[in-house]
Amino acid sequence: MTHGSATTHRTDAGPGRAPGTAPESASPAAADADGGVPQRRLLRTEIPGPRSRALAERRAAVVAAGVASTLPVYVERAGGGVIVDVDGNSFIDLGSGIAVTSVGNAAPAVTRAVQEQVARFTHTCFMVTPYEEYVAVCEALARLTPGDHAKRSVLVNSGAEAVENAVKIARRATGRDAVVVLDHAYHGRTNLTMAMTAKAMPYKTGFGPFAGEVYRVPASYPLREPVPLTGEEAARRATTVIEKQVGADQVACVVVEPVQGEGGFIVPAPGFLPALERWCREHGVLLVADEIQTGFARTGAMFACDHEGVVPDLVTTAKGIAGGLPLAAVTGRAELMDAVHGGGLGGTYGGNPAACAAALAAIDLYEREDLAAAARRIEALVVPRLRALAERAPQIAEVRGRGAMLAVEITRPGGLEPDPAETARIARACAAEGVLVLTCGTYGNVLRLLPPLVIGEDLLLEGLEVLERAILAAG
Ligand code: PLZ
Repeated sequence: MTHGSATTHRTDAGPGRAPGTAPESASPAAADADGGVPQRRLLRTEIPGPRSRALAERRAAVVAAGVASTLPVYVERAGGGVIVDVDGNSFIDLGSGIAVTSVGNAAPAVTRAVQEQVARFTHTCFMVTPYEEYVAVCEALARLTPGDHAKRSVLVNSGAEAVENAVKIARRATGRDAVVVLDHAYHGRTNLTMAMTAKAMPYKTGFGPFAGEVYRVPASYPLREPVPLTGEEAARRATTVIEKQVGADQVACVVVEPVQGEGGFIVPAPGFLPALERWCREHGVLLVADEIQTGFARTGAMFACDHEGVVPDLVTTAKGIAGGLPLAAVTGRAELMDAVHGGGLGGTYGGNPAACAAALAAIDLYEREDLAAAARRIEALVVPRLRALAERAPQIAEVRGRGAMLAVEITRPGGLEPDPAETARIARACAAEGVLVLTCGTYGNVLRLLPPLVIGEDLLLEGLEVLERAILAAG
């Protein structure tokens, strides 16, 4: 992709130092947050290098072509906010494996907890012989998710599986069938969650027929409203469609991402979520918050619903919950969760002990290190820089997001026509310079930043400089 000139940029940011924290104030846990991987950007070869290219050849012969990779460098190790590839290149990670390694990659506390756990037992199946770690994760979820009502949780393996289970529970608890989702929604790749996901390509095209009784209503997308709408007005537009086209009394649940993720890091207008919550209460409809991408300190609060005091009936979590191990959950009001008959929920691996041990260690870091505050510091550092850049870069239509879930929407200058080609060019240019930036959006025109919350300030600023240069290099 690029030339082999070794662009070496060393930074001496304190390992894992959170933005705004002086190195000397870094806590003992943060001090080894990089897992021994130097927190620096370092390019030794062209990208991808010869070893990665050789692996790509082996891959092509055996890995299904439908599985894509954003940046085809093969990873040798990773720590904190840096990914090291098999050619010795070090990348600044502004993606966290899609909002997963928020506590840092290979966070030592998580690694130790997993090692200790797998040495005792690797699996029993909680449905066969239970263990304490599963119970402890559910206790943490009951404590941390929005609302102080009695709660229960079920643990599963992936975000999509959590959403599937939330719908099962909502239907069982309400005795109703219909599921309402929003424009631009992303909820997964299983049959039901494909039906709930908005975007055809690449998620749905050719994979139907899809599960029934899923209805889509307008979201709140402030940048793209033909006429500006308040959150309440946007919610009324959505609930009117539900009432007229579905019937409120047919609806088991409304499923919303409090900040829409894959759809474009869309922050709804203030008041949208509270108005939806009120409408749901009035009509006996369950509000399901899909906090799979937004949860666990990512947006500067433990959960994104917390920003507006919204208390959903059910919450789905995954990604950041376990610092990189596969774990997901549905947490909800005790009476709703317990409406399901015994044996109605489960799965062989759900709440695997290694994943639970990882989650307990990760959750301890979110709380003890106050990583929500770290996410707010990242926002305070990045947003003014990107807003200033937007003054000079006509292709930036909007800078938005919450906490460390930040985005730049790219359009043709002077209007709102999405420019996915320019977006891809910028992401590629960043990768070629050793910075991993992801894209998203219904129109494929959103650059998104999801740095690990423990990223050192200098490393983050260096990544930002590379992004700024890539954006300004428009040609
Ligand atoms: N709900 C809000 O963000 C996963 C998808 C990447 P799984 N988002 C990343 C891809 O292209 O597959 C996601 C999400 C929200 C549900 C999911 C699904 O979570 O763990 O990928 O199943």
